[in-house]
Amino acid sequence: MASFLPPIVISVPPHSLRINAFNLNAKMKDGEFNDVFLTPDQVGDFKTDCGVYCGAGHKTMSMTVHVIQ
Ligand SMILES: [Cu+2]
Repeated sequence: MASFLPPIVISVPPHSLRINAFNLNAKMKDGEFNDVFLTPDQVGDFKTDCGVYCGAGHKTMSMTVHVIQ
């Protein structure tokens, strides 16, 4: 069964969802819902960030993905 992250709505400028631990850098299409499918191969907490420079605030675009099982 594939795992997935919730859809993300992105506006201009473009962004990406990057999770280095899973070798993921999913580019987001402007103004559309974007689904990202990921089957984690390890549990833990993994930092994410925006993988495309998008201007002011780019460095603050981060979150943590919790893989629990
Ligand atoms: Cu960015």
